[in-house]
Amino acid sequence: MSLLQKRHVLQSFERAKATKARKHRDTLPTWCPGCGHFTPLQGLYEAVERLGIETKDFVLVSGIGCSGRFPFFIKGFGLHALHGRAVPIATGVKLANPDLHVVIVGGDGDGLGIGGGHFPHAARSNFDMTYLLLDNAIYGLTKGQTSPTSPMGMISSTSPYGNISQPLNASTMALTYGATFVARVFSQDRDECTRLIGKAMEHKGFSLVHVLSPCIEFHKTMTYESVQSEVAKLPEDYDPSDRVQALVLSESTDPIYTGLFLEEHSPSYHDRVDEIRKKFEQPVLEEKVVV
Ligand SMILES: Cc1ncc(C[n+]2csc(CCOP(=O)(O)OP(=O)(O)O)c2C)c(N)n1
Ligand code: SF4
Ligand SMILES: [Mg+2]
Repeated sequence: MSLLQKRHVLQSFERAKATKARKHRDTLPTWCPGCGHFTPLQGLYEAVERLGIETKDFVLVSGIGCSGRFPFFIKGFGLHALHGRAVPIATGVKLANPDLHVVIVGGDGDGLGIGGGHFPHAARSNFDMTYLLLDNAIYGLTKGQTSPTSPMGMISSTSPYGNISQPLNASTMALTYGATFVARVFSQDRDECTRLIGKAMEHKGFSLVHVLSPCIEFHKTMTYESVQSEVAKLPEDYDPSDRVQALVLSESTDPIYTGLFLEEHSPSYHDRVDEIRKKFEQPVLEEKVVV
């Protein structure tokens, strides 16, 4: 185990035991010590704390995967749903009670593989929800199969001669689908993770936080060291209102940019529904019925 990896193992224990975490934690996380998923969990605890969101006003919906275990580790209402179905279930929750803060958590397999058909519609409709997509470029829970974000050539039990399909890029997809808030963060960067999760939860509309979250157990090439050598923060003068520029930079692989790609203010799904409702609430003019 490398030094950086050892540091993450220790930090993940510290994070799990932290006092602030205790307030929002239900049970101790069961992830492998050092798993990338600890940081976004801590980020979510801190964001909920900072925004003063009460437990009764918060719902976490997850799919299946190591990432899907999130709702067990946080106090509040949670749904550990079906594989790939976190997004439509969260949409239903939000439709039933628009006052709730709805956060979706899922993995790359969950959200871009089996659940890939749901992501564009939640984004384009601008549902007021936050999606934490924990991308370790592998199926972690089922012990290391090739996922939709695995790099070309990756060897696994399902691609023993190397992956022959192009990887998907969750940030670019969200930008293409019309999401109004798109951020990418490396799970090693704890403060940035907390900041972006909080900002995403404050955003009115569909927000994606794409977390590069190494699986230290099964992914042999996407490690803390490899990601650290590939990432760079977006340039200081970067303008997050420019979707075209966001698309260009989110596609870059050398470096892989992290930070807030896009923040756009436009009416959410519920704002649009309210507009329609107002139209129907106006007095209906008597119409002459012609027989
Ligand atoms: C319908 C269905 N198909 C397949 C599975 C098996 N399965 C469970 S989790 C998973 C993939 C998990 O990978 P990912 O979503 O990337 O989450 P991670 O464990 O990496 O966090 C699969 C294929 C399942 N539970 N249900
Ligand atoms: S198998 Fe991988 S993704 Fe799952 S808990 Fe362990 S390190 Fe995390
Ligand atoms: Mg995964």
